[in-house]
Amino acid sequence: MEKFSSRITTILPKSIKELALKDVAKLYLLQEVTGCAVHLLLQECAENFFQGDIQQSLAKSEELLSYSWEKLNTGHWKDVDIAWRHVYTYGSLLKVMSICAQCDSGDNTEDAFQTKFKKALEACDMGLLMGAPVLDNILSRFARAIQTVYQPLLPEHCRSKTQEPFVKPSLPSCPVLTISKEHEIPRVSCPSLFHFQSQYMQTKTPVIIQGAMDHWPALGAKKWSLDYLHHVAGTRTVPIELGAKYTDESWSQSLMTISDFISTYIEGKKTSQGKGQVGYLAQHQLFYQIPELRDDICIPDYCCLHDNKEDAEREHNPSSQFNQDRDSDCDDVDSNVDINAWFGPAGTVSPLHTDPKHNCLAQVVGEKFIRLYSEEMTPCLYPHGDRLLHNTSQVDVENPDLSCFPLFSSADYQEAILKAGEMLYIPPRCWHYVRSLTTSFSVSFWWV
Ligand SMILES: O=C(O)CCC(=O)C(=O)O
Repeated sequence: MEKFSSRITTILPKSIKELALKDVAKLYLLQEVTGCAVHLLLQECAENFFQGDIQQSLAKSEELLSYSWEKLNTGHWKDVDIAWRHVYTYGSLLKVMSICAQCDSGDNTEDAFQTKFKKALEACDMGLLMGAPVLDNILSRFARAIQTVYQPLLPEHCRSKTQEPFVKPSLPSCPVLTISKEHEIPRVSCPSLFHFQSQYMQTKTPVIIQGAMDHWPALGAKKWSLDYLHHVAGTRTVPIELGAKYTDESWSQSLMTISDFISTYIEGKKTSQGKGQVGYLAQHQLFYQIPELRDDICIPDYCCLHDNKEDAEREHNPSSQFNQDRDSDCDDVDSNVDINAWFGPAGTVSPLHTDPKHNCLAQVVGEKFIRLYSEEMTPCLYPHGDRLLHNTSQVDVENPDLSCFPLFSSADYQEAILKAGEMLYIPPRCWHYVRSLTTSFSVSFWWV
């Protein structure tokens, strides 16, 4: 496995000092939150690794993982202290490092190598999903290296050379949608930054932008197809939402590989699992987890903008000092924008809800039906009473119960079918309802 060793050498921390455990402990008062025993275990685990006692470092990494896992799954996610997410990340990292060290020992059969790579890749993904980033996203770099040598036995259909059509036609049971001119969200071709800021951002006006994604590799040279996703990301573990919509009682989440998700919920190839159930890779930071896919998309320039008036005026004057400042802000735009993936079959539904940020929802593959209501319409939309769902309407937009929600019929709205290559600007707190009409992949960019 010479190839593998050389790939991980540059990633592998060379000493316990490089793991920067002391910095993390200081920064987040790790010891105070997690207790001395956990910090000691972390320290010992790392020492065992660098002393070459891989059995011990592997066993201790598992202990760290199971202890912090319990903490991560107690109470509400947002109340979990970041220190526990760091412990989980370090547990994952030390597990990956230990497994990689075992691969280096040389006395493995090819099957044994592949089993170890699978375990190491799973540990990377679990750390990326549940942990907090450390050491310049080291788990993502490990995952990239492991993917170059891991060759899982893919199901027959994933090995075929023929390209699966990504977009299947709408479900036969769905009525054909017609959007009336009166309600249609306007479309505009690639507006300038100034025009976008003054006409749409500042006035909180939704608009569909055309021609702003034509240069994305995902729509061109590296066109996203099911085969492409199998190939680039198929072995990676992701969270999948199961159920018609997140407001349903029976809604749940499950972890699975992207290849299993595609086979089961997009192609419907396995019958035992997922039959009749909708699966949705929704609101997931896939591009942080899998930077190879991040390379296929581009953050829209509009995400550099703010919505205050002075910015718009300076934006219009390219020679101003402000522009130099803004350009330097733009360099850092990546860290100021939340990028989420929304990938699923026809029939996924995101119930009517609001988000606090500006949003460019970019449609990469397929089509989605979208209905929007302005913030002023809130009294007609009956938000849920409970704290967690206060930004979600109780009304089923396409099948409203008007006896329970009589004002809903008087709410003014706009709607559209968003097509591949188009980007919808959704202002902050604007209510939006989304249903996919075909297999679909969208990317949302939330900013400011
Ligand atoms: O595409 C979807 O299903 C929902 C998208 C959404 O809610 C968002 O981008 O905020």
